[in-house]
Amino acid sequence: MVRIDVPHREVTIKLVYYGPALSGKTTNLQALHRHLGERVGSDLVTLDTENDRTLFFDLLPIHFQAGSGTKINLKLFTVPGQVFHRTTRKIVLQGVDGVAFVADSRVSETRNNNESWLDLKSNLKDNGLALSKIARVVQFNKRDLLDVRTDEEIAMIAQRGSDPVVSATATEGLGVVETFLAVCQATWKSLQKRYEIEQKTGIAGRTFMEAIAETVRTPYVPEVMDP
Ligand SMILES: Nc1nc2c(ncn2[C@@H]2O[C@H](COP(=O)(O)OP(=O)(O)O)[C@@H](O)[C@H]2O)c(=O)[nH]1
Ligand SMILES: [Mg+2]
Repeated sequence: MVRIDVPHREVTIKLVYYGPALSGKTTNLQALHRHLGERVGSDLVTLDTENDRTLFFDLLPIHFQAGSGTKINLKLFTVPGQVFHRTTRKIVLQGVDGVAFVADSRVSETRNNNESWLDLKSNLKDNGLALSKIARVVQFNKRDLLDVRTDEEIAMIAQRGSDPVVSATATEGLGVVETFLAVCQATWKSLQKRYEIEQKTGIAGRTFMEAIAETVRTPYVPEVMDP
């Protein structure tokens, strides 16, 4: 759960990259970390096994200032996707503020995506959280592969649901920053609804997004990004 430390002017927000095994969650954090470069001064902690499957989780902390000197700490986690790591996923989800769901775009992975979505819902519930209350963004990753859902199908999925949808090829860094910005924006909106974070911190949504855009060196586009 977001920690708003008013006396010390510090806000800590937890974001989790969720999804089936091998959908590209770790690759997203690696690409984001590379993109951030030295500026943020944060390390990506990755615990892999030999099959490049995450055993525990990855953690990428991102710090920056927003408004008149409030320190924002974003903690980005991934979960291990394998079915038998359910307990780890549940623990990583404790106190989550926003979820980036990394789906594999291949048609053959549809079932794994769906199962992971249901697993997310049930693990949140076990933590006393409702999926409907948590900020969510869906990424369709691996757009470079053959046998993926078409752009039209993804547009239709985006239209049907209320969650922002981003197409990505994380291995090439495509869609990674967009997904991160989208989950930050959705999370801030939901924190405003749940905790009135703007009144408590004195930071407007726009100020928050501008600070993030600067951190990731991406031009701020109000009509797209305004919370
Ligand atoms: N072709 C392709 N492969 C990808 C993409 N993103 C990740 N991968 C590969 O998929 C495998 C699993 O990625 P990883 O990030 O470890 O998945 P995780 O289990 O979700 O953390 C690795 O071999 C990645 O290089 C992508 O956009 N396109
Ligand atoms: Mg991983």
